[in-house]
Amino acid sequence: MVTHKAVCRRALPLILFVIVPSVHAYREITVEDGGSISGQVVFDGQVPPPTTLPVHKNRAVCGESVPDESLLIDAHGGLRNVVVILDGIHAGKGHPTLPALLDNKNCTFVPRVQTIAVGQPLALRNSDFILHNVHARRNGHKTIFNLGLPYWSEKTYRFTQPGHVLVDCDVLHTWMQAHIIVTDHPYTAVTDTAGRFDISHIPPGEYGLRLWHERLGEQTRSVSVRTAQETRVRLTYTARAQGDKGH
Ligand SMILES: [Cu+2]
Repeated sequence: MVTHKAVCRRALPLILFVIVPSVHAYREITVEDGGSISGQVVFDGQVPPPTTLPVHKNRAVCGESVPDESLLIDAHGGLRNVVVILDGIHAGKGHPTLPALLDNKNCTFVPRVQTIAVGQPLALRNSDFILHNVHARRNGHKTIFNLGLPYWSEKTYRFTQPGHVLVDCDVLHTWMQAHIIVTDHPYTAVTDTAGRFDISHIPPGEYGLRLWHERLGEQTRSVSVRTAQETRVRLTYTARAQGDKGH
């Protein structure tokens, strides 16, 4: 039986997203009669009760605690903030040109999890009346940028390499964290509040479908995409029993 312990925060250290370098550079082509993949990612196991994280600074603005958003599961098991990536695609629809956004709002990074394409502009915004900063580190280690954001300011950054980027706020806002998955193609999605996702305009073919969750880790499966058809999938994360000894 799966227990609360199996998914508790300390039992599962941050699981890093691994990018396997591709020998094929991604090419933008016109996709006619592409197919789509849609579905839902669900959590199978006892759902732990919501928890909060303590606030040590700017309590007048941020409050005394904030919700821990590292594991968000709805009443039907729908798992939010799972990154879904199509693997093995080397040509397809164009990259998004509109800027992505990472806001600092109510002392939280919004969104907590997002994907972005290499070269796509990312707007870094502070919507609070206090100072935040955005410290982005590749795989949580090597600093990519570390920018102070006075209130109501905005800066722009473009990532040059695929991979996982962990974002913290270094002004003693220890509870603030975000994850950005950078890819060299635009066939990605992040699950919504019900765990649902949709990836469209895919050239027909056989692909891998990779899932990544900040606490539950990574899994892959194969998927077929047919001309002008929707492939529906249901994917499950099972709470892991290992790794929680002594907790
Ligand atoms: Cu902050």
